[in-house]
Amino acid sequence: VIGNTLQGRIGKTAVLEEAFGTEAKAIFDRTRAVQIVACGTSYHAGLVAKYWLEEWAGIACSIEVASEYRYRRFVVSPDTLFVTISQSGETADTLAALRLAKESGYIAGLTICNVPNSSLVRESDLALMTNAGPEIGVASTKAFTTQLTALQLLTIVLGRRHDLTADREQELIEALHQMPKLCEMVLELDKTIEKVSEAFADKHHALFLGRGVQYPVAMEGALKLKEISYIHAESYPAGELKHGPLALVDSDMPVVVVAPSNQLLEKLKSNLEEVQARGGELFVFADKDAGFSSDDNTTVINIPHVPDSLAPLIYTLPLQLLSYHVAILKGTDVDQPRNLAKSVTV
Ligand code: F1P
Repeated sequence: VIGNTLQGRIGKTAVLEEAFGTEAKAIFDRTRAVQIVACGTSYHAGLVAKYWLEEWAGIACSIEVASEYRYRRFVVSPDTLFVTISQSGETADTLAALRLAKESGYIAGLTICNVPNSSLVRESDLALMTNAGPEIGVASTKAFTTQLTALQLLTIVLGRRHDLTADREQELIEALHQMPKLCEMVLELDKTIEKVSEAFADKHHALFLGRGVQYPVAMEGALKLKEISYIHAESYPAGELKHGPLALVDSDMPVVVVAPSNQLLEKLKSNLEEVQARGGELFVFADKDAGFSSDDNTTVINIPHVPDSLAPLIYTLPLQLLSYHVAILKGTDVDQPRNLAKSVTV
């Protein structure tokens, strides 16, 4: 279901429930809360889903990196759906967290995974396959966008049992249908982003900013830059700048901003003025109608207007392209970054 989504062949979301069968329906009916556990890029996908589950569906969602979760005493309430997310399905920390949580009395373990018959798929009650095809490189890319799609469908399925209205569900499904076209439009920005990447190749640090659901997208952008170009990158919710990171801003610290058109845009703009006032160089991935303009210290990369619900998916793509081009310029191995393994099984 999910892999097909990216190829523009999404069916009705009912498919998701039917694919799981009646047992799954009973599990979804009982779910009042969601606990997500994952690592790395998969963790960032879960962070996005927390916004969706709470904002659209009104379902409480907690999320934690598996590498911490597994080593502490945790409490999972009995009305909780325990969700693991993993590209490989073999990440040792995520698997260990699932095994420990099984004793907690949760409703069921659902995994969002890319590899059929992997350990996580075998050991979970429900598996939602992302069908992204093999991830050749170590750094997850298409796994992330398909995980987000899967999580959005899960939000819809749970949300229709809670606060998601039929109209809103329809809106979300229609938006999902637009995704393949919007992805293609954004990928056409490749040459523009290649040019932008030149400003990063000689830098040692970069800052990524987003607000709301775009904060995890900024986190993922920073992680990609770290993983494949070895540039130290940090991400912050833009409103946190004044609580510390503003001290880092100077002309040697490029600041990447994710700025779709949403209700937080005006707040974000005032955060950016603080960066500009301190001589920071801004690279703003912005909705074409959001009113940003390039000047000496600001480069605006115009992104087509996208429905709110798709913004995290779509804005991830130019950030992935940016890291890719910076890595190529620096001559690092994009597919096999130093010190990293595709599956972290120990
Ligand atoms: C988690 C992860 C990836 C990262 C790298 C190391 O893997 O942190 O996000 O890109 O491959 O592992 P997974 O659980 O999603 O397979």
